[in-house]
Amino acid sequence: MNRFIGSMTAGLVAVTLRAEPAAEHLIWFDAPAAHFTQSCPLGNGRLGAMVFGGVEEERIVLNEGSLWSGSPQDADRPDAAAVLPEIRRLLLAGKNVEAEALVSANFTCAGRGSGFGNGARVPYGCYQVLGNLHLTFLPAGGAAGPVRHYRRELDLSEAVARVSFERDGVHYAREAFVSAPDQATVLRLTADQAGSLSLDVRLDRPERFETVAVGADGLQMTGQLDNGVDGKGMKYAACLRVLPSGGKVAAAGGALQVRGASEVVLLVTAATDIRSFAGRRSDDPLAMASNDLARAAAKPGAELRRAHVADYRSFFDRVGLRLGRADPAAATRPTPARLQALQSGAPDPGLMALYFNFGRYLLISASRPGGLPANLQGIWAEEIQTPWNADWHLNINVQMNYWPAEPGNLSDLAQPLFAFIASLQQPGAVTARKYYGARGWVAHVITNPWGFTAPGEGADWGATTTGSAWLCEHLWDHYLFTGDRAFLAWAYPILKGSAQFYADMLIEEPTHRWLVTAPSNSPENAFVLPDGRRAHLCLGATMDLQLLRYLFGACIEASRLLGTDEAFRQELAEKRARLAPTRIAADGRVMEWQEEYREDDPHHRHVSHLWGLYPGWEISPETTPALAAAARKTLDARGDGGPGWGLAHKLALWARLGDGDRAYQILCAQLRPAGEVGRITTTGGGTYPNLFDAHPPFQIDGNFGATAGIAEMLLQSRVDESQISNLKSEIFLLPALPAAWPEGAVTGLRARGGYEVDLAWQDGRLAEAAIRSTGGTAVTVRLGGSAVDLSLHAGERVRLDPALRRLGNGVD
Ligand code: FUC
Repeated sequence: MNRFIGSMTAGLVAVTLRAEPAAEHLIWFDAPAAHFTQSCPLGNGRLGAMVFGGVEEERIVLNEGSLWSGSPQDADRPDAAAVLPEIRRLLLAGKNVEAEALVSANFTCAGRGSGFGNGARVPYGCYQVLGNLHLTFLPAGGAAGPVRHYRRELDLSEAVARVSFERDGVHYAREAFVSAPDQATVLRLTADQAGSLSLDVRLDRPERFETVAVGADGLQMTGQLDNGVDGKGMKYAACLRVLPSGGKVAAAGGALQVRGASEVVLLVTAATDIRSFAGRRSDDPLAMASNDLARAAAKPGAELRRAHVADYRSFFDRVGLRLGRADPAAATRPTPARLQALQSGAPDPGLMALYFNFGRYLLISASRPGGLPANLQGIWAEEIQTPWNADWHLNINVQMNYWPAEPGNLSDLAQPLFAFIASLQQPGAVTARKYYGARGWVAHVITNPWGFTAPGEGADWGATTTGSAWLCEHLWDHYLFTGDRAFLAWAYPILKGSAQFYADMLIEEPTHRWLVTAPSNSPENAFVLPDGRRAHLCLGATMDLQLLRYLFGACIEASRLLGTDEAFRQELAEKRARLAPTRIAADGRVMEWQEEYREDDPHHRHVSHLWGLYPGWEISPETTPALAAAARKTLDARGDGGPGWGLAHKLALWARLGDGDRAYQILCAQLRPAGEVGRITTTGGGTYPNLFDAHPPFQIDGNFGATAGIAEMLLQSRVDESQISNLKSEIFLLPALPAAWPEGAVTGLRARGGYEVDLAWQDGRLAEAAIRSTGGTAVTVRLGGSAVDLSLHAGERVRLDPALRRLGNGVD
């Protein structure tokens, strides 16, 4: 990864990066965690572990990514379509409140929906903690002197957590990782004096579990979750084995007792019998977890570690980021103190690089092919009832989780999202028919592993219909980044089914005869009608139409590229041309609705009508300067606050507007130490001590969104509509570099069209760029006002100087 940075530092352009190499890769603490937002999260995409690092009592929260209560249900109202004409008639007559009341009564989901975000015991279900591994240590020789030199760290360069301290002259160390190759959580305990490790080992969870000892050195925890109907939901199993060196181990009362060991390796495996996806599952989770355990236990610990680090680095090392001119003292502070210091005004670009690296780390740890997509908490949760069920929200949240995947060179880790989107087609087709009498498939605002595609249970938020259109953006964008035709052929039926749904559900509005979605809302936002009443339900929220322009455009181009569906392409082209355009209101802002309604909350957290600026591309300072100026006004009026994900979206939006300093300001707000851990607030934002994003509560989308936003500050890429057939793209180098990052280097970012880009800059200006084709052939590279056209063959790498002139022969 750092070859490029290395060559820079070797003298070519003498970029000096003062931060210690490891500082961008180390989150560390000088105390054990009091809450999981201080713990060190580990994961292999499916198994998760959060290391608290207590001295006497180590608690490791265990997770399994498919562990969901609930069960498949028919949440579609059979007679919903019958009321659709009346809902539309009322909306066309300006009777939004009455239309909303009708949606409430007849057009929400059947049953109890998500339980208003508390779905643990209804069929919707929720993602839950697998359990807790407790290690209770007995001090060597019975003494318990003061603890010295305590340190706990998460090393992002190897995906390993470590705890170390000294007590009564003995140096204790713990190391933990979650291996993808071996599907096991591995914990190694050492002490530098023989026989000093004595501990009790327990495995439990807050409910629905039974733990039994297996032989003298094993534990098995099994249980069945609530399906919301008769209590007989998903079955799960977790297996543990203790492998001590020296000393003795014995089972007593469902726990293990290790006495006088010099070193202990603990292995934990887990499985569920989730039936709704084709990933790693088993009808007999206990057998699966036991087999995994036996396989891992047969390998030497060093071999488990080697395989884990090699696997992890094959993802993590694809990108490197250094942000220079840090205060050298910054990196010597524990991470929570670094967050505090930044807030008191001490610049710390290295902390921002660390935060960026942590975002990539989290995606590698929470999303692996064959698994479910990263949920609202990735895979990390300590509760039975997780906030908002830790599900997949489709009105920004799950999409934001995958914003860093393509630019951050982790394209292959988006596979769980793609597979999940595919799985929504079948239930979504039933919903499309029952509610709208439409072809194709639709998903609304919330979904779970059980195929929930109906509207949510609240008309004010649950009626957004374009969740599925937004999901499809990821399919097309994957093609734009990779040029992978086989993928496009796989994804096309999904795009087509989605486009068919919207093509059928659009109606004509009477004023301009534009096509609009109906019913619609602008995610979760309310407006005030001329008579002073508040409503959410509307015709054609701006975001919907931006999404549909994108989706129809993608579908048209995909069908052309694949040489199929000419008639449908024609239908879409006609309808696309008639979609209501994005407009500017009298106050100079982008209109959020078709009418110039007053917002009920002018600082509302969603800025959905700027979807077309980011992640979409229909608004940009170069191609639509008036709309870009209106977007700027919109953002100014909405303010710089919000929950974590809201800040992350604003960060990316300012980056697209080319305002690096404003993006930087938002990033500083994102890194504000977050206090509250329990309560849900919609305006808090910030970052917990372990760098988890705070909504509050912990919600991982802000981590991923801000990671993508940082990438967007350094590199942007676009494929113009007219250039899609030959995938000719534009790449913007350092489009939003803030004054606070005068020097730095980044390697391995990906660009649309099929490119990998390395950049180094100093004194706030590009020093050198390298563009490698991963398949792309024609690209315009832009830097400020200059541009150069390159034509490359696959694998070719071109180095450019600050004037965008080619350097060398491109071979290195
Ligand atoms: C969306 C947001 C909320 C929250 C929830 C999980 O509905 O509006 O703020 O993030 O998802």
